[in-house]
Amino acid sequence: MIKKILVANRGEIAMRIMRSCREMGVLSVAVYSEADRTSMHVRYADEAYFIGPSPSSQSYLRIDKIIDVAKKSGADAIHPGYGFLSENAEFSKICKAEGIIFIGPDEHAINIMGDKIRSRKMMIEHGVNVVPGAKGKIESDADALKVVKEIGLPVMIKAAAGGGGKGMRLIKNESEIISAVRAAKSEAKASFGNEDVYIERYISSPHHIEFQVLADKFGNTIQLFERECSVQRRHQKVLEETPSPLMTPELRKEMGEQAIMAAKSVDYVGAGTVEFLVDDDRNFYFLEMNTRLQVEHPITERVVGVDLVKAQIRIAQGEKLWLKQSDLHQYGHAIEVRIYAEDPDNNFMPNPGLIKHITEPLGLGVRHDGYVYEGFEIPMEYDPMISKLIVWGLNREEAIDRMKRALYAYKITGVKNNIKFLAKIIQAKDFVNGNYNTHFIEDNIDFLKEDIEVPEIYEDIAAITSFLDYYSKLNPNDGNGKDCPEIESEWKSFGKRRGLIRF
Ligand code: MV4
Repeated sequence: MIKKILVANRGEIAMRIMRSCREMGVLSVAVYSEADRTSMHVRYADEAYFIGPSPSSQSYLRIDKIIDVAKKSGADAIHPGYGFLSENAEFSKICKAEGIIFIGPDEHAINIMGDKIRSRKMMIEHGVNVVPGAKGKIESDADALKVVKEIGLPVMIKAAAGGGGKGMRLIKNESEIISAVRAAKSEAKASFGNEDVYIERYISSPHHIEFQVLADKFGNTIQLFERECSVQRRHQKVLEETPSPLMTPELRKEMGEQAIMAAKSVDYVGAGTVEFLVDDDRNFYFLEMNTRLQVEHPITERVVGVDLVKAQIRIAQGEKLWLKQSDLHQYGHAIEVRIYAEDPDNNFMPNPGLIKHITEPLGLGVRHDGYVYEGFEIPMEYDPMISKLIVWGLNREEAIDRMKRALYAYKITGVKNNIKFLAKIIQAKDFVNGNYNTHFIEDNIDFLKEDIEVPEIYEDIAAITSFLDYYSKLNPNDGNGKDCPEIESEWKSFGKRRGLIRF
């Protein structure tokens, strides 16, 4: 039985993992960098250890330091979260060698899925659909020309070590092939230290749909249905929902079975995600498998009713899967949006900094996975994601209405953020109709950037909470309370509008 888990991560995901630990009676150990001295995960953990300077290369990516802390604290397992060391085969291997349970798959599964050419071959061998294209890596200029002739233009060149959109290139004309393959190879060599590339047919307006899987150490594998992740910008997901508006029961069954095959083909253990491209005719193709817990896992948790972090921990301590495929159903509809400290009016430039005020949305069907608090400074060294807002409704329409209500009530001051941009997304006609693919944001960018009129009542909710919060922090007797004219004036205008408060 696992008694203590070191969480090798920060931010909202560290909080997410430790919350499940607490429910299970498992102690949690935080690690933190210089920039995270005052971070929420450090306060929430049962123990916390400093591991180095702010850049992640000197802290959250330092395998040696993290293993040291695991030993010093007596942690019997490490949860890597997402990003950082979560898909590092070496880390999984070292944990095992040091007698520490890695909460994730073994070295073998991570290595195969990390190499897109190897994983593609593995999928073909196991009857999983892949995008038509080359069997293996491109060996020569002649090979590239031959492959393109077979599959037909346009094609995509991808790096074996790429993924998530890195090292991809689209070719539309025959004359570009040789130079594009050479450029792709040198780029791949420079970025990943591996120059292998392969070629696939280009799927022009795909949906990105992924399946959640869970596998135990005894070969039992189940799938927890899909997540529709087509709302993304430059390979960064912005909104995810489940069920997918494109899905049919037949397609779900077929894709789910292939997701299970994909996991079984590498003897996968733990929680994983199988990504597919789906075209308008509902043809689907394996893209890659993510060997970690994903950012967007909460929508699956809500609709399927499984705590995925708990499931990871139970699987890691050797429990046999307690759920059968026939136990699993989707109930209602869930949507997640990612709140970023970024400026939609300035090319989505990251805008880390001090959180002056935050009013988090609450109420029926709302979940908020965050980690910031008033007075916290979002460090510039890491991803600028502030939080994730997840809503659930009996059906898609209700989920959208609820998301709108929650986004309108969500106030953050101090850092620029994408809350209004997200509120536009869920009101765009193509989104509301469920008629969108991976081009949605670029196709609707003018509408999405238009300003939004938030009804006054929502401003008032923020004004009330910020006012109460502001005054609760003041000590009226010592005269040291800091002035906050912004909140004062918001409160006064609230009073004027409602005619309720006399100043
Ligand atoms: C493709 C594709 C079209 N055809 N492959 C982007 C992320 C990486 N994992 C694979 N990606 C794509 N691969 C073929 N053969 C289009 C994309 C793609 C994409 C995929 C998923 C979500 C968003 C995307 C945005 C642009 C391109």
